[in-house]
Amino acid sequence: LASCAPAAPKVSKIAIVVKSLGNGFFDAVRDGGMEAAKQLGSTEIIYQGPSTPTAEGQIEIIASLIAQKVQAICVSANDADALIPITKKAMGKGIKVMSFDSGISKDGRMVDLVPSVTELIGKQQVELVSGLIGGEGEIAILSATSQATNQNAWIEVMKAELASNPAYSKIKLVATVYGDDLSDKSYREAIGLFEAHPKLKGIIAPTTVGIAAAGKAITDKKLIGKVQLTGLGLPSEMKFYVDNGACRKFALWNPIDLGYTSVMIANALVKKTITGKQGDVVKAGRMGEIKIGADGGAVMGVPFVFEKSNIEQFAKMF
Ligand code: RAM
Repeated sequence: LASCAPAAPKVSKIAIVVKSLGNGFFDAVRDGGMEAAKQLGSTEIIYQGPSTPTAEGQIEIIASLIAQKVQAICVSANDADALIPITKKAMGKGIKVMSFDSGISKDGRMVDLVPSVTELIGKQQVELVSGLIGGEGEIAILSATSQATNQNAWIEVMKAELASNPAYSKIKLVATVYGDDLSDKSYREAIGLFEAHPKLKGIIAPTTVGIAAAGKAITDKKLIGKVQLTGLGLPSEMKFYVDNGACRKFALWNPIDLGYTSVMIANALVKKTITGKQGDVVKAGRMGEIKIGADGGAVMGVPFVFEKSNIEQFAKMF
């Protein structure tokens, strides 16, 4: 009986759940999500995240979003598997769930949007550090949390690349440490690396929080020129370290675009123009068409590389 069916909600509530609050990367993601919502109309963005990047914090938030009856949840996951029971519960209640940036395993979401192909990101990081240290010497990785889906996937590629590509036979990975996407912990971990590995020539920090903290540690310890730094960073936070020479080259994609694309995909799930199956195509506004691949995977674009010549221009954007 049509008259008994609940009216479709006038406004779609789309939640963006990030690894943690206070991270400039996710602030930019939020801005992109709000831009998409504005273009879509009748869409409200609920932006949330725990104060530190833990799965437990995200589980609590998702439970409350289920109670609020949101239409969709976009998550950058602090753990690929720990969130599955709660996101399954959400999906059981008709809420569309997608992960972006840092994925939930395939049973726990409908779509997973990665910023760029995992292989490409990992290989590019190794290429960057190799270029900076002249192809030989000790390097270390300063990552985010030890459970982060995205960083762990990139690190796996980096390790495989270092082990198999003869171009890197003279590079030795001596440590992988975790700053948990907290500035102070990342800073202390960077200093710990200098102390434990006096011959260290390079650091890869594939996290915006970690790379900025490592830039500060290299600067404070007067190691500019001695320890090279690369990774994934926000140009606005790294400009200082590009200018002072602590970090001559690093990469990232546009986090505003990532938030924008995520909300466009979430909206397509809500409006049922896609279900997340392979071959589905999302019309993602100014980002063009995003194709859904195997297991609900989707890719946004290619990372940019930043250096002295272009840092100024990008630092104004994100
Ligand atoms: C941090 C987070 C995020 C990652 C970026 C590069 O902000 O760990 O998940 O994508 O760095």
